[in-house]
Amino acid sequence: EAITNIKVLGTSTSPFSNRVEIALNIKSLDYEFIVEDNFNNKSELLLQSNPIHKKIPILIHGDKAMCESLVILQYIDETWPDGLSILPSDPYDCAIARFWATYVDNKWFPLMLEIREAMGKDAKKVVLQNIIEGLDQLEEAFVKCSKGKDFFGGDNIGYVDIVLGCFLGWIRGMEMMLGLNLVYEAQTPSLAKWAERFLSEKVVKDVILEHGVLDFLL
Ligand code: GSH
Repeated sequence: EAITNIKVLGTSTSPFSNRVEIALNIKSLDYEFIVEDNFNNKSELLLQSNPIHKKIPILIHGDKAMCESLVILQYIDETWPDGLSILPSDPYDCAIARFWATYVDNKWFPLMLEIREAMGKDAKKVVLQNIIEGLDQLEEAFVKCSKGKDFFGGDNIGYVDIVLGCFLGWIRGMEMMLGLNLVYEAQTPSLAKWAERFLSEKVVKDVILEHGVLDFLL
């Protein structure tokens, strides 16, 4: 592929945008990264490509534009099937991976937004408890999905790794904000080790700013 044939509209502080870059790295694809970090002044290209949500990330492949990070991950996996795959090839494993990705995006991550909005100590405590319960569930999911291997996807980074891994910056930011640990050896031992492995992977390292989103949180 010519480098100009693949464009990503995104910003390095967005976990959703990070996902797309990691997926392209897994497939060893070059791409042009178009920074869209001023949401008060979105480019014409962004507004044209995602008129419904007006959000990043957006993948433009040739003259085809698409949005929603989970949709984009699947497109990348199906369009460039060579090399490592992102979604599991077994239909049941794939269903389970999609289940957990949806869980992370629709159920768990919204709690990270909710805790900022929660008024007062007691309300925050309730949300925090839900965040921790969610992480316990993800710890269990990791043990089941990884089957003793390094990643949710097995030997290599896959769908759920990318989806959850891109929130590690938020998790670390939240830990600093609240002054406590969320993903750590004593509470979520498998996830704690997984997090370290994930962040030190070649395809991830240059993409994720570990504390990059801290500014938003504080
Ligand atoms: N569900 C979307 C996905 O998975 O791609 C979420 C994307 C999203 O929330 N993007 C944010 C955005 O573009 C940046 S992290 N916000 C622009 C705005 O709110 O105006």
